[in-house]
Amino acid sequence: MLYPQANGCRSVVNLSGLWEFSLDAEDVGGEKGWFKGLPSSRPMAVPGSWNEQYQDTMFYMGTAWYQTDFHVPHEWKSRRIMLRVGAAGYRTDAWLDGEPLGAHEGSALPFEFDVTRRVKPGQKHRLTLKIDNRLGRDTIPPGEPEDADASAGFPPEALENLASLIPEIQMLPLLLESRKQYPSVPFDFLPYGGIHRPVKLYATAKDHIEKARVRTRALKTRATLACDVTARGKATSVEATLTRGSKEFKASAKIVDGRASLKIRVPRPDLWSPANPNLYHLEIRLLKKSRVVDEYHLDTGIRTIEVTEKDILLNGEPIYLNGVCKHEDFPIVGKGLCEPVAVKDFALMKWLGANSFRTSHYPYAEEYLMLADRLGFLVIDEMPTVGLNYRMYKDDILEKCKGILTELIERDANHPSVIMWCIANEPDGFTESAGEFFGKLADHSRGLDPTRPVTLATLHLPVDHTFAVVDVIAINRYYGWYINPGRLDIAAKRLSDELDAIHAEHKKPIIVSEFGADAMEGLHSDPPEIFTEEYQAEFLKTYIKVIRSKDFTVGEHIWNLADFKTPQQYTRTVFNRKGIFTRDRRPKLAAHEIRRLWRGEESD
Ligand code: GCB
Repeated sequence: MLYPQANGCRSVVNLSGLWEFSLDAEDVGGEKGWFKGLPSSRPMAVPGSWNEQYQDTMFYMGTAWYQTDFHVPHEWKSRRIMLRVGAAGYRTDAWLDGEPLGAHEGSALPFEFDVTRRVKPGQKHRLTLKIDNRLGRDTIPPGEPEDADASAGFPPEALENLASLIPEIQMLPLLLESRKQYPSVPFDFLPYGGIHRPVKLYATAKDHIEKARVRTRALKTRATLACDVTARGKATSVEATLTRGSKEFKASAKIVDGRASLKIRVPRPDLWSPANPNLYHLEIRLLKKSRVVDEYHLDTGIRTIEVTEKDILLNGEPIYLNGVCKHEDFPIVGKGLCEPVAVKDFALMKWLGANSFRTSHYPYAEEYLMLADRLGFLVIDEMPTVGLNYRMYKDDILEKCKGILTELIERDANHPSVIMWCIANEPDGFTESAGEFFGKLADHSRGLDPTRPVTLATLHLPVDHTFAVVDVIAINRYYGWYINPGRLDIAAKRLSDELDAIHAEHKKPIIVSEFGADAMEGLHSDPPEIFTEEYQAEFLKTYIKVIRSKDFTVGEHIWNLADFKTPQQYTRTVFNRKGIFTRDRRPKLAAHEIRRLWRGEESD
């Protein structure tokens, strides 16, 4: 789905601002016709999570209603008019002027409705969105019903039989219950609710460009940029101009069955890389006879990615990813898109000397990828498949995941910064069905985008059936924190042995995709003890030393750039404190130490 843009042929009206808002804890708004008008309401900022805008919405899980009135510009007569929600969720039901418009499931990708026949240019209309942020057994990501059976689904007789063999097993229900958090989800970031990215109304001609997909191939001396365009309506041809500085290249193609393929040869290309994030400007024009009816502009880059047994090659050269994992999370705005925060995070990552990040644990707003393209960051682009358990490895969930991956690849494939698709974070990997499930998902990815490798961030386990199905192995490790707390000596040895064993068996490059320790800002100790700034800094340096001692490791991603909000659970202070910056982006000791290391100012 193309990002809405205003240009010579297209216009955009951003509906961000203060909307009317009502909680609906009893879920009665539908019956009572709230889609026509809310009986009572208070202001709520869009985009933004509802959680921290009021006290009573902080941990709210349920339905809530958003409403706004808007005008369609007069000059949009005889235009095709679309309404696009950047992201909202988890489930959205939409009404326009009191009549149903459609629904969408999932909170991290855009969706849109064609409202051409539903709106009148020059008139006022009312948009209502009902949002439900509850997650369940079949949602992506899944939730855990609060009343879920604490025996983890084991029939009581089975537990009794087992208890006669292993007496400790009687503790299992209690242990499982004590791990539950509120809100109840199998991950530790807050399941925010609300409209998280801008809602935009945009207009194009009826004959328009629907999709544009760029693929590049490059050698040092020449490259080709191919662009597959899907067009709707009666346009007859497509032409494109690719420019960089004073260099200009052109191509054109006829439309056959709604599609056209453009091919542009670029001699002596300026390749894209973190050191030189060279972008080319691609202008695509849709023509009906010789009249331009639509246009779309893209800033894109030319680069290649390949994977060998030990390396990731960017433009034919090994590349090492030093960087961070993040969350879309900031005080008050929650996971709502806040461009100043996005700009700040990139400034901090540059300050650290990072060259990459992972969009843990869901696709981020498109603005993050635009910044990454421009500022030269390598991105591991992750699906919202976090916390999948072995009971979910069935056909209907696989189809749902494939649909999400298709939407993700269609949204992000034109970004040179995106170098890998990450198809899940820490799913149960111990059953053979995990290998089958994620093998099919990985193949789906390769079918849609043969130009990018596939990875999957895995958990501590001796056996993981997903290692076999990915191109780059990614492991999340916390020895010295959850396991062997306070023992960095043991942590270093376990990490080192494990890396060697995984590589010896699978012969694939490995990235340590998470490692980190909580640190309360201002807490210090000598010797370093857990939760202090010193321990966090030592922990990270210990890991980095081990990771870099192997010739098959391709990266280190620190968990996390910044502290973030969590559900309530006794192992968290309602924040995950593994950030090397605080939630409001003040550096902890580790940030300074990592900066020295990543900028080459310290030798060990
Ligand atoms: C992980 C998860 C991440 C958590 C982190 C932690 O393995 O992937 O979502 O926040 O550990 O701090 O426990």
